[in-house]
Amino acid sequence: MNATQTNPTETPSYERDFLLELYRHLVLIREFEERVKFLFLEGTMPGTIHQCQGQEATATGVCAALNDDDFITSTFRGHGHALAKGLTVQEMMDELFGASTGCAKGKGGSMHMGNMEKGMIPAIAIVAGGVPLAAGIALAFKMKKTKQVAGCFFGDGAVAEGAFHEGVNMAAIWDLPVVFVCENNLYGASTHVSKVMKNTTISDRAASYGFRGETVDGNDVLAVFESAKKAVAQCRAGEGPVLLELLTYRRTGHSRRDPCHYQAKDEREQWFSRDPIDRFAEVLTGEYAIAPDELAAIKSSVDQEITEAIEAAQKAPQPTLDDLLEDVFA
Ligand SMILES: Cc1ncc(C[n+]2csc(CCOP(=O)(O)OP(=O)(O)O)c2C)c(N)n1
Ligand SMILES: [Mg+2]
Repeated sequence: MNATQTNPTETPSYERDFLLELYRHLVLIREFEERVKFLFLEGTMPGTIHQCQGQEATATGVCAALNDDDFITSTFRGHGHALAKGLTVQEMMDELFGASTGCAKGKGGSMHMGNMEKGMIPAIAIVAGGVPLAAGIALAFKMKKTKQVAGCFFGDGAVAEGAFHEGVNMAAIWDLPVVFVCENNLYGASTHVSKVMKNTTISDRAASYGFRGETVDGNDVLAVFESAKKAVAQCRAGEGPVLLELLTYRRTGHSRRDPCHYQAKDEREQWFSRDPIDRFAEVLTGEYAIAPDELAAIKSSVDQEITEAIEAAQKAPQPTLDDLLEDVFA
């Protein structure tokens, strides 16, 4: 996605196409997840899923600030990151159906989406596992002087892990070009952040490692984009890393059939009223005078793309026994 800002004054203004592309990505992630949820619950899709409805603006805003050849690491909740980094609906849907045409040849499934050509390391389901990996990727960029940046997505649950400390500290001492992106959705599985940390302002932790941290409204795609753009520029200038804490909320269960009973009704209502897609649609139709019909057309075309991808994925070839020992270290 071309991050196009026409007027670099205090109030940024954006190209219409750029705004609509952001909107398309938000809707694409939401609709992809909703369709996958249905396929999973009706028993058509194998495996398990961790979904990101409600968190679409974090992936979209951050990836819009990255170049195609920058890399991201992701988590078990990685569908949104993958779509935002440019993986196609088809290669992801194929992967979810275990087809050999999937982005991991059907051997990774939901928790290991990735495509090296598109700058996404196959996602890692170990909580905080991507943090030291991102530091390593960024070390390679720095040693090769490529000016590429690593974007590292993880949840609030990752910051109390040892791997977080080790990875972030290494990035700090070597000024590595990593944007650490904490999607703080208030819960690690069913546990509220207040039960696992005294200081719930996660961006504060950056100071203890000696670099900049910032807390951002993670349900405001333009706010996320602006903060990510600044962080990426800092990294490219050799002044990284940066820690972004994006405040957001997961609308669905942690995984599978989790009904979210631990999320209080008023808390859910409050966050649902700040839905990232509804809010951005309001900005587009209000401030940027984009016709609601145009937004509806984007949703229809996204729905069509997903429908076609599901049909194709269900007919796609499955790996054979001969594929079993391909792409494994031995
Ligand atoms: C090291 C490790 N411990 C435990 C788990 C089991 N587990 C999977 S997801 C999860 C919660 C993670 O919460 P958070 O980091 O906030 O991410 P979110 O699910 O909110 O996106 C846990 C404990 C794991 N995958 N890895
Ligand atoms: Mg969380």
